[in-house]
Amino acid sequence: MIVKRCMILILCFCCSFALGQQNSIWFDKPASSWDNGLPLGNGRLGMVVFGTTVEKVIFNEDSLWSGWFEKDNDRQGSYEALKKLRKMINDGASQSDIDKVALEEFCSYYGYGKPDFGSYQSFFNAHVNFGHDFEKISDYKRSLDLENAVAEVSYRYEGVNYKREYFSSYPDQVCIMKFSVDKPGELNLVISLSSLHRKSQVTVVGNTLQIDGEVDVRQEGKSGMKFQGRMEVMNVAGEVNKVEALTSDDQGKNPAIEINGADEVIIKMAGATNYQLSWPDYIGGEPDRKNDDVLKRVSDKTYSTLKDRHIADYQNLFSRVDLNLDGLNLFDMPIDARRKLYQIDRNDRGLEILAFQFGRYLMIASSRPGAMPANLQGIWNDTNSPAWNGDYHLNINLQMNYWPVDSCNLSECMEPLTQWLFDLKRAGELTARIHYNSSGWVAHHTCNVWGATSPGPARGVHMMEAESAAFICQNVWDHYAFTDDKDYLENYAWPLLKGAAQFWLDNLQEIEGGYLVVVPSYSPEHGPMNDKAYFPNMVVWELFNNCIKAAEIVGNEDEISDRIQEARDRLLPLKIGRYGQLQEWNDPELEKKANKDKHRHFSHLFAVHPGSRILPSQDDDKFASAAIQSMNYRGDGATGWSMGWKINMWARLLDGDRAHKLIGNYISSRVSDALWCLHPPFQIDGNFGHTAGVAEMLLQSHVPLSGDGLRYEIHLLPALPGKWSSGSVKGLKARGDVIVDMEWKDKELQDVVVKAGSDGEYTFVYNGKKRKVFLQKDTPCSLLQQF
Ligand code: FUC
Repeated sequence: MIVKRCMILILCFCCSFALGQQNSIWFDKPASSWDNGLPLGNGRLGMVVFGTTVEKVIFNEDSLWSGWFEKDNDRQGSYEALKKLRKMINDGASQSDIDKVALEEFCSYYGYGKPDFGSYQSFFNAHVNFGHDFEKISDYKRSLDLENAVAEVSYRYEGVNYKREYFSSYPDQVCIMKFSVDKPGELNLVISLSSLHRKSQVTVVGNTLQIDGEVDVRQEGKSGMKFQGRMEVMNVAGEVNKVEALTSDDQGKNPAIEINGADEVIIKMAGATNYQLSWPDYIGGEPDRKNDDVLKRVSDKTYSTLKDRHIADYQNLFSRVDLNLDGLNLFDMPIDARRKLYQIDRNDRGLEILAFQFGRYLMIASSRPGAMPANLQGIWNDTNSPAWNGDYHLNINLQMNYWPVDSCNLSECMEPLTQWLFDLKRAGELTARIHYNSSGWVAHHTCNVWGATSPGPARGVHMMEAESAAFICQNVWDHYAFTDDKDYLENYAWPLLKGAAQFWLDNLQEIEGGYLVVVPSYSPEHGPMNDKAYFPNMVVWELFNNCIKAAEIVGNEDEISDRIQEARDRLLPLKIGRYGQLQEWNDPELEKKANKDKHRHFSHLFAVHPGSRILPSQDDDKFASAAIQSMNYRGDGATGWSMGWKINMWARLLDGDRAHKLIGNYISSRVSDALWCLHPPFQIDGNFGHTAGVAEMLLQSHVPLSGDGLRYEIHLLPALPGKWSSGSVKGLKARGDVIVDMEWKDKELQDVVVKAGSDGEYTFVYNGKKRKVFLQKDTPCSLLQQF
């Protein structure tokens, strides 16, 4: 019997070592900080694996927030302050007086910066003490396989090989950990659980460790979100005892489960809250019931069934895109050493591919249907006060999170953002009415899970960014443009776009010359609040432009479409400044230092990306040259997300080498060794921005077909850098629902195969040559003869 158990265990070990490493992040040591942990997720439930000998795993659930829905979020009477503010700006009042009225009379009493706004919360930490002395360990490896979304830790200790596996399953809505040994009966461990929440209690119920808690919102009369986490422990062989154990994060002694003499231990982890994404209450369902349901459904599933179901589901998304770049691929080196080398010599093409695929991995892990949208940290969090609340910043960050969703062929992952926006719109309609006496909907600089759309009181006038809803509508339109999904357009995109446009039809102000502008306006996140920033006007232009197309497709919307068209054409025209730059402000005085301004935000280039008003591929576009000049002034340094945007921007400006330089800067200086983007600190937007930027270098589809504003040209290899002169890519998506596979050598296309989601004529552009091709639905077609 023992011999048979031995053979099976050894076989299991050998099989797992055969896993390929190309798409893998691996270390030869445990994580010393959480941003070098290995993140796993199913959109809703996340884990961060440290791989220490006393294993610590951060467990997260994406709806757990502090704060509450504040019914008085919008400030009665604020519209009077808005009128006053606009008049003061028009009359040239002093900046300090303008700011004072804005902050003291217009901004809301509640919302951003106040306790009701809340922040994303930690859930619990799981600890597994193996009783091993790390100094005596050999052959240590901690890896995250991006092809299967499975993390592993393995090492040898006192003659026994130990292995741990971890994954977070979307189809089964549980996180799984499995611990095993290659010698029967050698597995001894103590499992415990700790929490950073004061109002929580850990118990052991049968073979389950459970935590029940309520977020402490520290406000009389308000109750916090309820939550429950469970760790259901199953062992093969060995003895189980209920004990007390010290947790590894100094949270004192907690009830724990001790197992001695086992071959294998599997833990199923579930977590839920009483949150429901539904304005105005946002409450629904008991966490206990939710966990019961989930765990019942997996009760008769074996580990291998759970793992197979997880891998099949995950691979369906991940395997759609494959990128290969000829050159060095140091995948057999631990990632920290690999990054060190890359900092000196940027030749590891494999690392660039890995960083690209990591962004796709994170999207699948942090944004699946039924979950919340990926926040500033995706779904991962080790504290109850994360940077910027781990919230939804709408002045670039949330938009950037979703840039790669369609171009990188993960369109299904957009669903959480769609649902969240649709809910936000209801709150935003009230804010529009109260703060602006306006129709439509509005959101400001920062939002949360509680429908906070008012201009919150904290941090300064830049929080009043009323064009945030219009800004994120660019993602909404793009999702339609990529997927060609008419149901989505009619039921979600059009109501969102139309509502945002109605708001701006009511709110644009006329200035000298009869032009329309946004007032008050602000250029994120610097400069004064006045009527001169170009960014908001550009956002509104793009919104209007998209609305005109959407209205035509939806039909019967001529009246609003005419009004939108007229307003779009009256928006203040763009200007080129004295240094040849695209102006950030409609004011020579404010532009005085444009040639020295290195600010991380360069939102006045929105018209190049993510907008598509300035089109560098069209001949003789003077604004494109001005945008290049502005980008040169901003330079190639930046915070994490800002570098992510710069990659996209240079791709759109058709400078592949410059985009590649930014990729080098990003990987060298703005990621942790585990490749999490560092603003710093960790902020996931840069991961997504970078991945979207790589796709943008290889394929672009934002240029509208002349004479037909509803469809787009598809540009092949528009910004290929010299360092990527030979390679291939499979599965990128272009607007119009076209999947593109390409192979190139010495910067020349060798093969290109495209597949469209519906019958029709499509236009492809390569190397200045434009070709119209009729494609049949779902039928691959080689275009090589065309070029
Ligand atoms: C924007 C940036 C900050 C930070 C924050 C989360 O407001 O300006 O740098 O990234 O988002």
